[in-house]
Amino acid sequence: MFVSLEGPDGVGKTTQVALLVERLRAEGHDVLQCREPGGTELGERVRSLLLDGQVAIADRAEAMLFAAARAQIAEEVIRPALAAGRWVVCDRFIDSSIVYQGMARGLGVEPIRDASVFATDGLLPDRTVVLHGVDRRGDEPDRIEAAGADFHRRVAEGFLALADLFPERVRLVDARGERDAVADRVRAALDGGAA
Ligand code: T5A
Repeated sequence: MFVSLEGPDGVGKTTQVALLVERLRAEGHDVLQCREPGGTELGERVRSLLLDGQVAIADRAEAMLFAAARAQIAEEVIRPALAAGRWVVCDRFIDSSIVYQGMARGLGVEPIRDASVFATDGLLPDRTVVLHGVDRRGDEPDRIEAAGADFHRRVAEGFLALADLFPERVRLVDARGERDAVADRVRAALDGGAA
């Protein structure tokens, strides 16, 4: 089972990824936790470039760098884990590219989705949980967090639109409230219930 957690910056994904992995392991599942961009030597280096406010990166170059990092983690980490029967819980995956690059940067949903599907040779999550409803971003924005209020409004709206675009795998979960209450909703969303 391949699960991705998604949402705007500072919505609490990283916190919820850790709680979900803890819960799944307590249920007896063998779980691999990873994040995007990252999770491989190449991916972590690409991540540093992408988040560095001192590096000029054109929108299409940005999209290709995210796709390259995804290609590497798909082949090196995620596919082998799934083949071994493990669960994989990933902090962001294809939908971040669809929303940030496709919608918020305006490069288009279809070309960005196609580029990512090419990069991963068709690997998609079985279930994607999109967190929404809060913004707990810190005080030191990285290159993408510094992109401006209009950009982040388009990101927030884009994530809400995902459930209509991909209803078979995407579930929206309200991220407001205590960590454990949100974690209950995230876990329930894997079983098919929307929150
Ligand atoms: N990106 C990524 C693209 O543009 N395209 C792509 O294809 C991909 C893959 C990656 C950046 O790259 C972009 C998106 C991003 O801008 P990231 O580190 O994955 O960067 O993304 P961020 O969302 O910026 O990660 P953060 O760690 O900043 O935010 P999270 O993970 O959403 O939030 P989290 O869990 O760190 O929580 C934020 C704060 O809130 C607290 C936490 O302790 C933390 O202090 N918190 C709560 N407090 C109270 N109640 C709760 N329920 C709380 N839950 C968390």
